[in-house]
Amino acid sequence: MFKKILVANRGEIALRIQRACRELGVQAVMVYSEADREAKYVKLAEEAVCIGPAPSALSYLNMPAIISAAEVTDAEAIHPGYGFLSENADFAERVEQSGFQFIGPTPEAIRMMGDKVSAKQAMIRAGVPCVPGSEGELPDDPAQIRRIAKTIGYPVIIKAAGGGGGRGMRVVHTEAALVNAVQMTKAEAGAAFGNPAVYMEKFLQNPRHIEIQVLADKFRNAVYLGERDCSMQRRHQKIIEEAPAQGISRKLIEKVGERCVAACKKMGYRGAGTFEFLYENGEFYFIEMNTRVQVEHPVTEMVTGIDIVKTQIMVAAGEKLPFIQRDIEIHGHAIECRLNAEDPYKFTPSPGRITMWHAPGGPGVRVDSHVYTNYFVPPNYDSMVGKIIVHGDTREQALARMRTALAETLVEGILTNIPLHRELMADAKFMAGGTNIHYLEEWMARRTR
Ligand code: MV4
Repeated sequence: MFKKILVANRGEIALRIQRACRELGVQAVMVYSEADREAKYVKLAEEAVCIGPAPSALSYLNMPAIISAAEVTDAEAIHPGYGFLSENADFAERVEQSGFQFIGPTPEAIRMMGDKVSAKQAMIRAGVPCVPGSEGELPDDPAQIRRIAKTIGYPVIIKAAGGGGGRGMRVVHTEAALVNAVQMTKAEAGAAFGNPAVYMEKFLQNPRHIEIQVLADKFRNAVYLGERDCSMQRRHQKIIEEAPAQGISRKLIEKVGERCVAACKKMGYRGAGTFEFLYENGEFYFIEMNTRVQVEHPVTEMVTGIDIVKTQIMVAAGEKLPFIQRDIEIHGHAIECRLNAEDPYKFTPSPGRITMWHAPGGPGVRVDSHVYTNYFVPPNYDSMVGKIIVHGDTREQALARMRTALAETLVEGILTNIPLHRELMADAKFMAGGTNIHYLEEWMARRTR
């Protein structure tokens, strides 16, 4: 096992990684920007290094500053968390070239999954079900583009190979709009991602967003830890996640999960990963793979009892996965609410000083947050200030526990989306389960206030 790890991130995930290190008896070096001096994990750190001023570009995205911090503190490995440099293949490469272990997949795997065209081709080769679409990048010839769309059937969606997470996409409903849409998407993709390549898929109108968590070691052992339903989102920002997904048969999850595991083994994938799918009319369609730990990983931890972050560190250190597929069971139901410092109805950010922070507790309640009473939420970063995760024997019990937890959560001094979560946990359709990716935005449009 490593003696010392550098945590190259901030906020609740920095604290989460610090906790995993303590449990493993590994020293954690925390890095922070000038805006994050007062964060809980910095105060609690045995060692912390300032890596630059508040703007991310000068601190959490500053590769030389982060690698220097690892050098001066004699860390052996770097955990990138999520966001920032976590899916940057060049960073992973520079970390390894500097003699450190990157806690994540190989730079090659990150690069392959970062290009959505090569990711999809790898999944097709591995037998993972994908959305019907163009085989690879679209050609330039308008006649050929029209022929591909005709074969797929309208509506279609044009996606940038360099995009992902909702960036660089365009839906096309008619042949008349097709070629112009392709040209526009290519131009935008070239400017935004430095890669004008685009591909085409059948546009699924009312899917759910279901993802499969995997863990793999350096010896081609891999397991899947069941699924998460992440359909409750607004503008590609998830706000509620849960596991398992209501109303999807275990047989089907097993079948898709086994395909994901087979793909990991085929690719020689290592570390934690997430296969994102759209689910519609009883079928799964792969869209993207994330090569990092995700915000919503705790719901999977709650239903499996497996510590995903600890396992990431263990497999990066060269240990074998300490479990096989047969060991993994799903127990009960877990729900996560992301707490954001924002106006609950206008969604404008609400940074500032938290004058009162009272976190909930009780049976089956977990809070992952780096904030505390008198903490100042800096305006420079993502607005998430923490997550409440609950577990229950059934979905109904988990919902009741989330209602209880939200009722006793007190945040003063800033605006948060807690009122929104309170309303959603009492919403009849959400309570029934199985709502699709459009539900939250439709609900927002309907609600009067
Ligand atoms: C789609 C789709 C419908 N059909 N692909 C958006 C984020 C990116 N990961 C992929 N996205 C979508 N891809 C096909 N073929 C609809 C979306 C989509 C979406 C997906 C997951 C969660 C929320 C979403 C919100 C709008 C659109």
